[in-house]
Amino acid sequence: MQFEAILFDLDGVICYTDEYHYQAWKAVADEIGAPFDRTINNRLRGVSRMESLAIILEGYIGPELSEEERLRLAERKNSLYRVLLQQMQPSDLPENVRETLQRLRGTGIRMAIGSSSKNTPFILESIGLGDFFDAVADGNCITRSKPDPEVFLKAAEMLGVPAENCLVVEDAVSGAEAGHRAGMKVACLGDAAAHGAGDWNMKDIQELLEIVTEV
Ligand code: B16
Ligand code: MG
Repeated sequence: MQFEAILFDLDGVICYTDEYHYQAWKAVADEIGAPFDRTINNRLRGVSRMESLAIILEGYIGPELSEEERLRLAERKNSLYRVLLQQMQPSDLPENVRETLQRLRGTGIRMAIGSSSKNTPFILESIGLGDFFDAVADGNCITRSKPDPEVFLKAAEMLGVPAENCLVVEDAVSGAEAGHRAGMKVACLGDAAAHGAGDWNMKDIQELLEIVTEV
């Protein structure tokens, strides 16, 4: 079977905003005295902003936080994160990713983004990919974040490609589960690949070229 479309996760696949997420959440966690480290941070990959906060608050010992206080903390994290994102520029698109996207474009395969992030349009614009993808499904157009399959089903629908003909590329275990629950094959990188969560577990995104031509 030939894949008709590739649905890319953004953070951790196309670019590395995950360090900025880590720094911004670390600052918020420190402010409220909640424990936060890289292991907890790995659980936030692909998960929405409010669900990320709920994971951080698992270790918080203090007075119960109202919904309003939680929203304020999430907004605080996002404003710190947005300041860090200002540094992003086209050179933050890694060379192996740029090359892979260009070579895939040459195969005629459709390409979309499937990200939980509400900052997706800003990030794509910053790294020079504002007009590159055939469709963008992100945190602004879904109600349930990964591991729910909604974002990938939305991306497939935008492209008009059946789910079974889509390949998802993910770095998060939650995202790999979302892809599988959408009825799609999944190629993993990073943390998700280390957990063996994909149908393919890659060391480098360039391996995608072999995957889409071998099937
Ligand atoms: P935002 P992805 C996800 O993006 C991140 O991995 C996750 O850590 C973050 O909490 C989520 O986006 C929401 O991001 O606060 O910018 O809306 O990996 O699905 O591209
Ligand atoms: Mg990711």
